[in-house]
Amino acid sequence: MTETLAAADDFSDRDAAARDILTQNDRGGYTVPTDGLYPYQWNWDSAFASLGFAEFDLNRAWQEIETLFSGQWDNGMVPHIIFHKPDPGYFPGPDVWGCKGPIASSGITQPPVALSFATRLLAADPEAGAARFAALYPKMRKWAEWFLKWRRDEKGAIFVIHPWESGRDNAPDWDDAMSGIDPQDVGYYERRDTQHVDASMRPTKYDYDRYIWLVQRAKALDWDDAKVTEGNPFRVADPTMHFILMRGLRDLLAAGEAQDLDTGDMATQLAELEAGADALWNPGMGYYDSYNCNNGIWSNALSNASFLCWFGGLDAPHMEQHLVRVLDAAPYGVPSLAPFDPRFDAKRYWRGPTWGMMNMMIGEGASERGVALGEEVRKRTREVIGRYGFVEYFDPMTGAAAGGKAFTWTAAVWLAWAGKEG
Ligand code: 2M8
Repeated sequence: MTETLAAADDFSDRDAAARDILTQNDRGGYTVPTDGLYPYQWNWDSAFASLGFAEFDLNRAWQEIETLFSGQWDNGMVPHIIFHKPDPGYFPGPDVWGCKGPIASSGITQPPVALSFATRLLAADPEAGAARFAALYPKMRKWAEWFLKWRRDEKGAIFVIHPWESGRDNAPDWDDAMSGIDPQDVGYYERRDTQHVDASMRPTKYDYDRYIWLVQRAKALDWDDAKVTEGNPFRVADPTMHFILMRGLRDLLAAGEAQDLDTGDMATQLAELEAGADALWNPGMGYYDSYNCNNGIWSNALSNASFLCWFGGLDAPHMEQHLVRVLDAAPYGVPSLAPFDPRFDAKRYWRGPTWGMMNMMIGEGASERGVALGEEVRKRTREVIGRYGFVEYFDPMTGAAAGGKAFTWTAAVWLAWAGKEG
């Protein structure tokens, strides 16, 4: 195990800088992930933003989650992007999605970390938060139930129907399912992301054609859950979604019982999800992994999502040795893919870089389950953010800043976890 990075640096000005980023990215009731590249409200980015706000403005923290739920569809789904105000700087915008929720939105979801984080806002001030939590509670339960109904495979694992749904856009986890898509009829479109960020750090055109093709397919089916799922060439069981939903249900159940709210079937649902986690265990590789639900092929990818097992509430003793291996290979935090995997690419988005918010869920989860390396993950995340700034993600081998600048979730993770000493 390599030594932790030298901690001699003085990061005393970072808290104020992180608060400034949240304030600058606040668009009035919701926060954009970063100015320019991502001009709307993203689902799990907002959940992290709320934790950051909770460190200095609890009312604003609640508002972030309430605004997110104002975009919830009738079927319970909470969209991955809510297009509060049109902005030509991002593609694909509302017209490409063609959705019909209460507010213009995308038609897919994202990992429901907001379920857990709402319980933390409640814990921060139970008296002030009780009524707001109670008002959100049925909506949160409905979202969780939507996952169980429309995103659970026959083995009990939660799957995604688009790489963007997982939030790990171009991870190798999707390569097999993506190779089964022929996007010839996708038509002309103009990407905007590469106007903001170096193309070598972004998904390729091969990926983007398939991202857009999947959106067009679902739009043609009028975003009907049954039709969109049935026959979809992209259905991949995903540890990100599975473990985060597990965590969300556990936290919601505990907080609901404490607040005397109607918890319905949540205890059974949680037990089912815990059993379903077995389906994500890749016996050949000996770690949690994703698989293509359409053909059963494993990704054989030791990713940062593999290490969310602890956050999900599992003891998972066999995962500790894997964490030792990846932290030995990558000094600046848990990489999105193990550096000894030939598909590793240190700068390309979800195929190598380290992400503060993933590190937070891994580190916290590990510490909660008694895995000592959880604190090591926090220290490394502190060092990399403290030294290289509040950027979107980092090269896990050199610490170099990458992607968008002044990033909301990196600032929030600093305030809520990484920057806290002791
Ligand atoms: C990235 O995803 C968006 C699409 O949703 C994109 O690349 O255009 C991902 O990193 C995702 O996890 C994140 O929520 C989003 C905004 O930060 O950016």
